Amino acid sequence: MTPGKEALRFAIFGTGFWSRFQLAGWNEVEGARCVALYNRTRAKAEALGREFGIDAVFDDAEKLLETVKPDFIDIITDVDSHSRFVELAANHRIPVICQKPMAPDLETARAMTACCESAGIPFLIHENWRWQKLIRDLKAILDSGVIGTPFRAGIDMISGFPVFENQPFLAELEQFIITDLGSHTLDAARFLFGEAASLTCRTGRVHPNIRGEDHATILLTTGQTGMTVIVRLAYAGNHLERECFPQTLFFIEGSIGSIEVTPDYWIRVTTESGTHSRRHPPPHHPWADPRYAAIHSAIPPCNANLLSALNATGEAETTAADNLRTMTLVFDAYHSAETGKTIVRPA
Ligand code: 89V
Repeated sequence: MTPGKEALRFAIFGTGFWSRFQLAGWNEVEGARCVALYNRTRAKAEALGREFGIDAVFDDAEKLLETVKPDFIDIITDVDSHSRFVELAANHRIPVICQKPMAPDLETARAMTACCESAGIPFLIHENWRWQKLIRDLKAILDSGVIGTPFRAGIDMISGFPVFENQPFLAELEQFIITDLGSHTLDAARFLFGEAASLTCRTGRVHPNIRGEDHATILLTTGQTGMTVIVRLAYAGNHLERECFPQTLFFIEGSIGSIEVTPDYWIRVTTESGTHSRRHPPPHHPWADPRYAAIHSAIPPCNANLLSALNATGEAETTAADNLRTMTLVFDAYHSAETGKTIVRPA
């Protein structure tokens, strides 16, 4: 933090499963201090407040803003309420961070972004996947040019993890795996390989008792190089032998080499000089749930990046304007799956 500069005071909206990790992640970052919590069920906010020593607890969001006047808001509520709270923040001219996926549809995401733009407030999306240590290291290896020009990549997030146990609302989503995991992996694809020029998708469902799709296969071609990227997502509950949730696996082929990311955080780079393997495990945080270590440890660097934009000391990678591109891919994927068509988006 810049010497002499006060920490920004912020409020968290939504005190469900994810919020305690988000809050612990904020505690790792200098320059921001949570001063209030909102939840529609007050008892839940009180419980989190007791755990983290936050006394100002509200079940009325507007009242929180008027009473506490935070410097920014961090929204961790369910996706359907994101737009309501983002608009509230805009009405009060308070900068806002919102969890992914930004909105339940593209029209709402665009309206939220426009509303914050006209209010003149920063609107940032907490898209943490690209902040995983392994993914940052992978990007550095790609950018070093060691495998030449990549021409094809496979990105797999395939898991038998019982995701509905901790996040039961996911079973209720009519659009499930592409909004929940596709928003992360498609964002990682953009981060690593650039913007997509075309997208084709197929989806399906294995679980009999959930509403949305639980597996999807997405084929992207990127605009700059014509590279193809295949994203395979599944929580199909089909008793996978090897469980590596929530690690994303990659196989990237380049003109003079290849990169494989395999379970247990191994990156193997193969070139003329042989195969070089190294583990890139996530940093350890005592507060992280070990089952989510890779992504919980991505929260502090994501928070630090977003905070740098709020402090005007840096630029946020995942502004709402940037994340609209990821959201476009998410909803293009559903459109492609419904119509059987390839969606082309020239740069
Ligand atoms: O990070 C997330 O969005 C989580 C999980 C990885 C479980 O899907 O919802």
